[in-house]
Amino acid sequence: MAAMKKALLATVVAAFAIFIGHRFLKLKEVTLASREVPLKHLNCHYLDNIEYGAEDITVLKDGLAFLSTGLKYPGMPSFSDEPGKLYVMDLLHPTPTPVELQITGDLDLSSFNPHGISVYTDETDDSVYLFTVNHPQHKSQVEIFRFVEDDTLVHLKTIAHPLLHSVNDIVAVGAESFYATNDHFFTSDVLSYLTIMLGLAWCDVVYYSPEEVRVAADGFLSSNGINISPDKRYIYVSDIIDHEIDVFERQEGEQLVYLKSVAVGSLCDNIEVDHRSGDIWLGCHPNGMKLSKFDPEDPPGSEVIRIKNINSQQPVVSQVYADNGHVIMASSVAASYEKKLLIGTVFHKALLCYLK
Ligand SMILES: [Ca+2]
Ligand SMILES: [Ca+2]
Ligand SMILES: [Ca+2]
Repeated sequence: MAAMKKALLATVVAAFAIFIGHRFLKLKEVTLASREVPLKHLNCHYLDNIEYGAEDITVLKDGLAFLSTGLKYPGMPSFSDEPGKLYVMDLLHPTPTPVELQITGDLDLSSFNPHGISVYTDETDDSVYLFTVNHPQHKSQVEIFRFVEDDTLVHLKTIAHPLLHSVNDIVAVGAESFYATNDHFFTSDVLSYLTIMLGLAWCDVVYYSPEEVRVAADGFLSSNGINISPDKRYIYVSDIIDHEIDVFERQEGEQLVYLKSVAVGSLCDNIEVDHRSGDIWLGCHPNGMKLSKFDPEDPPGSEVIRIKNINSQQPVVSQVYADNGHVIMASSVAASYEKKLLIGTVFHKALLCYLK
């Protein structure tokens, strides 16, 4: 009997060890832990005033770019104690320079921690609304601002809701409505890590309007960047640790219908869509393990990926820029405007590059 118990115990221990080993291999696989990217550089220079990350950037049709800077996010490095800030920059200016936006109204600026951003332009009166994910005290809420004059944002409202619990990015679809991604299922770090280890696709996209708040799509390992096609018909979501972009059709009554996933081979963070061509631009993390470990001697790299013809039968996925972290670390967004390309990062600098 004792021998049988011992044999059984040994089997259980061995099975557990295999399971843990298998999960660690899985973790190495999802983080692309052994990936090194060969350099692929462009003619670029650093943006003035951006030293502590520009996690998200969005560009309007008229060449005005908005930047969300100074993010403090659990598990990510951050090298400034200052609160986050929002900047604006005119890409049509001969020497584009980010200018800090002055925020007026009822918002606590000392705990401002901006993350994903999106702009909604009301075509009827040309008013511009800037939506910003904000994490004061590591909470998740969405701030809506109105952009007035050259450098002022008027804070209109703060939106908080239990379904908006771990918001990463948003895409505005009206003056007060948006889709938002939750990048975690649990707010606890340990449980979140477990869901990744076990490969549980429990993250979702939430639709918010003053009348209705609901889960609009789910089944993501970790839903990160989100954006919309120029004709407003398609919604794109980056499932970052699944290494793919999921495409949804937006149907009547704000219903999202899943169409397909496009593999990108990298951990792509935010999504920007070129207004003219509809091309998808992605700021990606080539190696997620280097990002979470953060060793300045072996820094996390950067990668920009473009998808052409995403709604066709044959989308074309190509790498436009790659660096090993010695020029730019942890790219999280890439935004193109005519022949210019902006690259923003989670905690490092930002680049303005020129496309051939
Ligand atoms: Ca965004
Ligand atoms: Ca997926
Ligand atoms: Ca993001």
